Amino acid sequence: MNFKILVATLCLGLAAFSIDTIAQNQDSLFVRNNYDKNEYQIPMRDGTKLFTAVYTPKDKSKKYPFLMQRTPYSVAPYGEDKYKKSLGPSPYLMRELYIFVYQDVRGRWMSEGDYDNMRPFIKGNNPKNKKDIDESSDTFDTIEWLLKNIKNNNGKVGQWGISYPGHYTAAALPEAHPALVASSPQAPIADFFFDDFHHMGAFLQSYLFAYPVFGHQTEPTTESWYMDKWSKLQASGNTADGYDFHMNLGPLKNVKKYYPDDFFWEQTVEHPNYDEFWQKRNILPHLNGIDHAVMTVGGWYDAEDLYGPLNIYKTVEENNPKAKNSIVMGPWSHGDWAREKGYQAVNHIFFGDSVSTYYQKNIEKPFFNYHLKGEGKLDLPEAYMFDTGLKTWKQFAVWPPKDIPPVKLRFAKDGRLLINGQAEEEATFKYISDPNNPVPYTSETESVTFTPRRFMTDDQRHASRRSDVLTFESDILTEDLTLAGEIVARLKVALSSTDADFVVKLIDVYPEDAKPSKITPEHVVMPGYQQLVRHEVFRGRFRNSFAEPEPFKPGEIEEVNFPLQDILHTFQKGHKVMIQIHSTWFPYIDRNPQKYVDNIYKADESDFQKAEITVYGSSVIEIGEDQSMNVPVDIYKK
Ligand code: PG9
Repeated sequence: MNFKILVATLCLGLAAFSIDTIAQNQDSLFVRNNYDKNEYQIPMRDGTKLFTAVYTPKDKSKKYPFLMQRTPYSVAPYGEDKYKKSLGPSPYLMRELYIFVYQDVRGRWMSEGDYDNMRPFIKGNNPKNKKDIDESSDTFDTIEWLLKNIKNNNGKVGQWGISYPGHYTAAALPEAHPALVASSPQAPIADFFFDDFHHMGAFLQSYLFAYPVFGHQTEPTTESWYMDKWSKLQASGNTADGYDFHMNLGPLKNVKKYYPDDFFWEQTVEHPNYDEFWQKRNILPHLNGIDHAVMTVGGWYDAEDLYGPLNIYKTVEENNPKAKNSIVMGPWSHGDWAREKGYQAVNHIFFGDSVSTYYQKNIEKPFFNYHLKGEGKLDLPEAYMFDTGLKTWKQFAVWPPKDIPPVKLRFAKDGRLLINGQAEEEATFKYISDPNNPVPYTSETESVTFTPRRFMTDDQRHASRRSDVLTFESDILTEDLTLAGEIVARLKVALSSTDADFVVKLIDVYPEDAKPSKITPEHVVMPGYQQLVRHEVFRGRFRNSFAEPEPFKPGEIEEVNFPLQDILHTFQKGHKVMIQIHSTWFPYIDRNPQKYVDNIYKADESDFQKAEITVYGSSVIEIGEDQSMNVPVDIYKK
């Protein structure tokens, strides 16, 4: 980078930093000057007290609605004299004046009780019977208490949360309190077998460092409990190189010595299949009887929770005719919509300036002001979706859309990807998958992660050059091609072994004259960039049932059908469409030994073996066809 560019970059960086700092200081001042803070221990129906911080407007000239977030990540700072630097989902809503409520969920931080990941919903009648509690009843009891004890409220409650707080927002939807009139689950977790820790039954080894946060009970505390629990694992290898670190870790059975008392790791290991432990923690089957406004928000490039927002929106839409249900999907990675740095980019891909501000001011603020204050008009669409190829917002009256033609992608013998072409049924494609030489999930060396993020738009040229990756590439597009809605991979495969995973990636191949954007780093080559658009991993043993895995019979042709999550992406004229198929993706996903063992978390080093995978020309990737439900319900259990 020459000196002038360096100086300009430094100035830009300093300017951005100072604007950001000024804005943060202004927000912090606004909180102090306009809100009073109180802290309460709110008793639940079973007597457990939940720690709750309440920020009330100093202006008492009118009554205000509540806007609440329930979180496992702390409502800090603790102490009535210590204030958050900003309140609510955005600085714009903070300035509208609400009663903001933050609560440590049961068993976390300053709240009493036992913590349970994705606590199962218990069907009952709110007000629920005294013996049962869940996140719905805790929210119900909290709302009852707030309405009675916090002065100057207008009797209406809204809730929002991102990620796990998004889950708690969704978990409050069934048997909700009647005062709850506006919910915005954002990047909400629906089911840990498909969000976060697992994708279609495969374990996200890239989440290994997250376990100490979720696997220990604590007494009420303002101090974190997990910092020292990482040290042994961190010391076991070179954390600066995640691929190397996790290869050295060896089989997952080795993790126990680093997490000897982590109850969530123990639960993960003891429940390798979609059994009752995971099924009863899935919130989707309980999203019924909802009659208020629900706006689900997610990011098309959210590596953590993409299954959740899409399937919570679809399930609410399908089962709750009285709900005013809508969805917003932007060009964001996990939670980006709550942050504004002047532009939106995911890793090296630029999507536009002030995208989050647009959403906060024109979508999120009107939603809450209308439903909680009766202010403004609400002309938001059913689905406010960002086209990540054209890099522009689009509005739909229904999602998945009905007015965009579906597309079938098939594989030609010469490696061409056929767009709505004829299947070459006799074609076969083979690769040798080696768990001891797995396909890296990033094109650049990346440290171990708390959760994976940047790879979602990464360049795939490092993979397309490998012999264990099948790569199919279309001709150069002579006109724009919009791929929208649900995707399903219908693979016909045969293995030389008894088990394997399948990774399917949809990729946008940039033209040879593609130009860098204003945020493209010097070392990144945009001409011919193979941008990941969508991926999914499927653990082949679950092809007939997630609850009852089955080995493959070597040499026998079998179907492996699974959904990728939805997209809205226009492949522009001059670009090409690419599909990659392979069977390892490390350390994002744990290595399948490729020899069927009952529990991969207990596999020995000697179980790991190479396998020849054959994919047949009768396979197809369908985009925009009506899949009725992303994850075919019938394969949940026999
Ligand atoms: N869904 C995110 C997450 C959950 C569990 C482990 C790591 C990440 C989140 O709540 O941020």
